[in-house]
Amino acid sequence: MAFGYPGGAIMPLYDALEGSGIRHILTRHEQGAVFAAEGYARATGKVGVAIATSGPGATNLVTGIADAKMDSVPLVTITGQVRSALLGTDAFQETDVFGLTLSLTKWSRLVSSIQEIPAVIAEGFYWARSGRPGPVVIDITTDALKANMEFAGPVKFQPAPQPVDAYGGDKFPAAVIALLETAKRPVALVGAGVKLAGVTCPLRELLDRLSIPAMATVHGLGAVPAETPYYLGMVGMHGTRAANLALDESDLLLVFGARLDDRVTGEPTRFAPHARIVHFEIDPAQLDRARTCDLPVIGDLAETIPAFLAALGRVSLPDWKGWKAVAEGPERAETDPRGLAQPTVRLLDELYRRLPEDSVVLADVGQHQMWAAQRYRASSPRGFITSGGLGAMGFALPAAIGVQLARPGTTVLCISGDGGFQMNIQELATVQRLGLPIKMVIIDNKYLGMVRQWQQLFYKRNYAETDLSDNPDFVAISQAYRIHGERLGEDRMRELPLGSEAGRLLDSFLASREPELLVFDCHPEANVYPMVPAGAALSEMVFEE
Ligand SMILES: Cc1ncc(C[n+]2csc(CCOP(=O)(O)OP(=O)(O)O)c2C)c(N)n1
Ligand SMILES: [Mg+2]
Repeated sequence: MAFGYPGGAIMPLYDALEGSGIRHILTRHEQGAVFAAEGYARATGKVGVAIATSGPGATNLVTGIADAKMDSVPLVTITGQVRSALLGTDAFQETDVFGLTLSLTKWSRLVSSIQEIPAVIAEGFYWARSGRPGPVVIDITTDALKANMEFAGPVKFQPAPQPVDAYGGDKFPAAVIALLETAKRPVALVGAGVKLAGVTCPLRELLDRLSIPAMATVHGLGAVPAETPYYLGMVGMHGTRAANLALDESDLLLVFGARLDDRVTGEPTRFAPHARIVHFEIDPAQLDRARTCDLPVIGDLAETIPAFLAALGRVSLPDWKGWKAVAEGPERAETDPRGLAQPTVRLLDELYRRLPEDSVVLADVGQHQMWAAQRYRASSPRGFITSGGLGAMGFALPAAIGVQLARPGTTVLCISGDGGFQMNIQELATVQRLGLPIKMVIIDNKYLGMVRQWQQLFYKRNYAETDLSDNPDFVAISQAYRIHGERLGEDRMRELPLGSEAGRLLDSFLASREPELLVFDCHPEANVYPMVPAGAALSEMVFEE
């Protein structure tokens, strides 16, 4: 399956696609295509493919390529380029796609002869999914696309053997166990790598065996079931109080496949100040980002976690279960104290409660994303999808298209803000045309809410250019796209217990076999708490304005 948008330079490829057996999904914007390809890849682990023409088609892919780099998404983009005789002449729709995306890709090629195409495609797909997955760009000139050659069958790419890393092999478990045996406050941090390596089951077994406090990054959500007694929830800027304090106080931090960016660590120099760090990671470039790692365990988590688990089976560890109390402390509201966010949080809880076990939830970028992450309780390894590293508004709706196509029978819930939804609103046409039963929710707070929250807290309530009070009527827009839409007032989510009418509305929204839009009126000044202000340590969370 490939997602794309045609144009002059890529026309020979589209010509050949007809009747090729490859399913092509026409989106309404190239950014929609690349985010849809990412959604497909994130839901399945397979390589997502996006196709675009040269110039503006290719530049419209760039945000998605950057997004795939940040969040380790296997992606191949194929772009048409002007014919080779015109390269470098500022020809019509010529942009240097290779140069433009060089710092964003794992691997890229400009191809100007048909003979190279089979080998480049094979190698590109190999690099997109190997090791830490990521984006590959293949830019092909029109003359190469137009030429003919005898196809000798698919090529297989064989990489050169990699040197065995000093930390791999069978020695590391003893070193980690030695650290565990002397630690008083060990914690485990679970990141995306666990899901990418497909090791959620061995990881859960490992954590059960250790019974130490565990927490997840936004991309680690769902790896550990929320009801697990030692699980403290999400860590980082909008993480739970328990997770952030546990991390801050810990003396040994086991990191499983997380790159520790500043949204997770708070001020990097003050991250886990008392802890030694053991980092299980496939990509050595991700080590030492926040603080120097004491013991790197480099390798595929699919190998290192089972190896560690096997070694652990033979030793008896001290009982740390009692330590969880340190992280618990007094109960505190984890959402805003004025209660302005409560109806939205309730809506998310009521939706999540009704979702079948294997559903996929997508969140766009902003306050609604953080509420959606904070309330997420399911334990489906690829069940929560969001643009975490790049934070690209407009991601969720097109990505949901890719998810729903990859998993046709699955309930796909797509949560967007009123700002982000308008960044790829044109993809409603793709949803409608394909009849995809995506359940779309807009949390309509009439603001670029996350920016407004920062303005309120750090810029003296100077709400510069974040007001969206002149939003269009989203229900009317959905109807224009021939999609059923409903608006739900926030007072309906204050009723205790939930009124039967609101309950029925949510039930039928999720049960429908058609695309559905639900627009929810969120209080314009609702905030996401706790919050670690930029530049503060994880222990310096704020809970109120
Ligand atoms: C493409 C892009 N532009 C700008 C931003 C900066 N930004 C982050 S959150 C946000 C506000 C999002 O507003 P909305 O979609 O309404 O979500 P809310 O925060 O209100 O829930 C903005 C502008 C971004 N992340 N991505
Ligand atoms: Mg908003």
